[in-house]
Amino acid sequence: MPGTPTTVYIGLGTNLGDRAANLHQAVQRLASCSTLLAASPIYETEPWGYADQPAFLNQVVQSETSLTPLRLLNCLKKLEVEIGRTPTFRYGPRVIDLDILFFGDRILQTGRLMIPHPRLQERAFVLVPLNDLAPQWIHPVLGKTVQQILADVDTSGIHPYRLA
Ligand code: PH2
Ligand code: MG
Ligand code: MG
Repeated sequence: MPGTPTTVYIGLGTNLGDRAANLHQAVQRLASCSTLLAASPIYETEPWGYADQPAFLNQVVQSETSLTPLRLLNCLKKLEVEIGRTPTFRYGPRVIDLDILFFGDRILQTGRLMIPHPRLQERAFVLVPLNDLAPQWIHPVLGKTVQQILADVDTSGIHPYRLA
């Protein structure tokens, strides 16, 4: 809905190169896609989905945008390439990954874009930093708060790295 800003949560992940610098650069550049409102602390996290790769740094930011979900996605994909992402395999290592987690309370299920992020509820590396920013945010499909969803996952592989 152009003109009406929506609160969005974006997940950031990196496990190649200077990981802290990649996050820093991504947060700076996100200003070209949305208005940054808050950034979570950074966590060092064990790889999920494919174990044989370096540890990730993960972070979540809250921002506001007047773009449509697809335009925001395109903007994030452009940033990923600008920061140096090149194609690898599913769940494999990457310089930067920028995923839309929530887009207001919108529910979107298309081939290109699923909102809320379809695997958010299984991923402690997303839920821990998301819970730092928005524990009471309600997942529009599951009808549970972030805090309630987080209570059901194993957070043993998630370690504070340093403050954002
Ligand atoms: N991203 C993935 C696959 N596995 N594991 C961690 N710890 N952090 C990530 O950001 C991550 C992952 C694919 O998007
Ligand atoms: Mg991802
Ligand atoms: Mg992604």
